[in-house]
Amino acid sequence: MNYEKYLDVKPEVAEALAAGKPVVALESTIISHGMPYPQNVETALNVEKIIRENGAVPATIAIIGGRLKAGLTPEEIEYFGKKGTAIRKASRRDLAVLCARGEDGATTVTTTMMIAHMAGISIFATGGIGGVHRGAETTMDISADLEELAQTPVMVICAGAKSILDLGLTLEYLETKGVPVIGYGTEELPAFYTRRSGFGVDYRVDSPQELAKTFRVSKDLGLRGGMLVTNPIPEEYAMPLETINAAIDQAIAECNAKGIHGKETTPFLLARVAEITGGDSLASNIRLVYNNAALAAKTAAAFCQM
Ligand code: PSU
Ligand code: MN
Repeated sequence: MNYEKYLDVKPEVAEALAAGKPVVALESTIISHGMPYPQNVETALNVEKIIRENGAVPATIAIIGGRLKAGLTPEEIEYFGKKGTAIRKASRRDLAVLCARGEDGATTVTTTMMIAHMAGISIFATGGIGGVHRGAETTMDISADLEELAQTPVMVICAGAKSILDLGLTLEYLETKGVPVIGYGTEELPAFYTRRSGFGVDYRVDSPQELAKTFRVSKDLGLRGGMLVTNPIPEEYAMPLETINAAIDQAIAECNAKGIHGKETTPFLLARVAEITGGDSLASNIRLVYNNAALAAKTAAAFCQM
């Protein structure tokens, strides 16, 4: 392996890692494809601020001009936010091609985990992960995020998964792949916009220290994969179940009618749900990311103490 020659760790991040200080990784597809401009940039910058306020150094991850970046400048975050979906959404299959060609790529949960691991970052905060799509038994649309969780030792802190996915099949897949699904302060899998889904998690954990300890043991045991922490959206920002379900059902119907498939599916559904709910879902989305950033910073701090 010789990945160092393609990797740029931002000096502030490299210094924190060398000193054993807490660092939290963040993804860039949520900026370019997950939210509209300018809220995406504003959110990304606020997330970095929240991580600092909670005692860790943020490292937003992206591919710029073929370089794997662990840590972006505010100008680079602005560039990603403004270019939006014109930047290629980069999953595992895209990494080598984009590096070889010197192109840009927005990192998904998958590639953010990969680059975080290369840089030596263990904890990663985001909004929602990809999973098994509804109808996957015929389309075979299963996010590469699940495979990455199975093979890369990074803890991913999210707000569960949107019910644009088949949550039951997503949990079955994670079980098969040996990925523990942990509820933070809950026994139920949160469904991103809502605190509840009707599906149980594998374990409930109630403190950043316990999360950190569990992940430390996983690393000590040499387990290959990651760990999925699902942190419910704060009650005051959660959406009414009927509103969000109706929007999701409509978005999925439109997606199928238009014949959208492959990597376009998730960005299409996210954007349509936001449009149909008139921006309410965007406000919830932003709040849950802040909530995950704070928990990730505290967990990273606890992890460094162990
Ligand atoms: N789900 C969300 N918000 C997101 C994504 C998923 O609620 O922004 C993004 C993440 O970057 C995730 C990717 O890794 O979409 C999954 O895409 P796909 O389903 O094509 O694997
Ligand atoms: Mn897919």
